[in-house]
Amino acid sequence: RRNRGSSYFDHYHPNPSFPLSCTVPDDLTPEEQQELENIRRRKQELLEDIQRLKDEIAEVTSEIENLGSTEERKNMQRNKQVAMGRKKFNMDPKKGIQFLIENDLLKNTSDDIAQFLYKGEGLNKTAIGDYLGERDDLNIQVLHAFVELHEFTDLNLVQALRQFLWSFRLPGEAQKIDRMMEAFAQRYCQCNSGVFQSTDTCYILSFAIIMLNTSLHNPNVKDKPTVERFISMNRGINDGGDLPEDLLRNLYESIKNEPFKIPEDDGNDLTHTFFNPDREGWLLKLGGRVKTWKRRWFILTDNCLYYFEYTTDKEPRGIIPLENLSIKEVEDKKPNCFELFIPDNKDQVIKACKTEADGRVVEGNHTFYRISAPTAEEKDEWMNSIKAAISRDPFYEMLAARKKKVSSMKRH
Ligand code: 4IP
Repeated sequence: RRNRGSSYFDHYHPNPSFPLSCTVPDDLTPEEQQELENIRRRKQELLEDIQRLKDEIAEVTSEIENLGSTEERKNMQRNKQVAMGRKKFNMDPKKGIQFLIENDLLKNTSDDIAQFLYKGEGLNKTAIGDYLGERDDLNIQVLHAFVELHEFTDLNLVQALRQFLWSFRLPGEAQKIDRMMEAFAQRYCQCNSGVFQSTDTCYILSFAIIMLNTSLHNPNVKDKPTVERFISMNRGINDGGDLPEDLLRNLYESIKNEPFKIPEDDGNDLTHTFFNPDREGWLLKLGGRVKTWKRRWFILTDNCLYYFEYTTDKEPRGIIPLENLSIKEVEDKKPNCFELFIPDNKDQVIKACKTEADGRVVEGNHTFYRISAPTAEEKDEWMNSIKAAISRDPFYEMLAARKKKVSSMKRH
């Protein structure tokens, strides 16, 4: 527009055929001379008007130009600071947010911070996860606002988890995972009322799905859980009742066909390390009351030891939850033995279940579980894995507490 204006006036000139440019003839009557004089004055006035307009335009143009460049400069400055804020955030999330707020680049409200994290432009997903997992009031508010930005309506639980677990990287601490998954489950139930009896059910099933994802897609796990095992592992979690089988089958199929895409900022997939079923293999186990040695296929996962008669069995013969247990090496006629026991308690029966010959599932009778590994090396590996699983206790305790809560609902 500016160009069009200036070029129009720059090239303006009176019509050359206009008689004003001619020399004044001598033989004009006084009226004609007067008329001519008027025309000249008007021409002069017009030229002056044009000049004034030109000046005004030049002035406005330069004002606009200045305005543009200050605006641009301001924008550039702002973008630079935002980029700096993002960098700071990636190194130390709290400091980054503080910097952005102090420089008026971000409003100090949980909604605005959540929006910033949700957009996630240039932000490291581990840093987002760390910030969202913090226990401060503000961080907890931001976590809730962040989860509310996710739209889960009409998504099944796997689809919702895909979206959620891609928006940040789940931190490694049990307490943080617990808070985040609790917020997730609340939001899912809010968007899809009527699917689950309670938030706890949704929470537990979410973990069952994350663990299933690991078992199905981790190449180290040879014994892939079948859909039947997945269904049976989730019995009674809907406030004491069972979830519809179709729902569980759909979720299973979805995970089987496509694993979760998890942000791997440092190349380390947390769901694999945190939820990894640590070990499986053949071991000998001594009976509870009747001390017979049986060769069983053991799987260590979900902070439990499962043992099967055959590797292909769908249902385990026994399950030993590892919470509150300790492990030690023991001497026996059998080689490479170790024992699971309750510390400071010799006679208490370990909480476990077993399947009787007639198929009934009953409580176990062991005050200790004595196990023999085929080689010394395998004994060490098993002992290390079990120790690692036991040390993750806080998280499994939280999960176990919820499981207990939802499975006892019906009874009360
Ligand atoms: C059995 O001995 C097996 O060793 C069982 O192991 C064992 O149950 C029984 O313990 C024990 O009596 P027999 O087969 O010789 O009768 P598995 O279930 O692996 O077959 P656990 O509890 O170890 O599974 P008690 O406590 O039921 O006697």
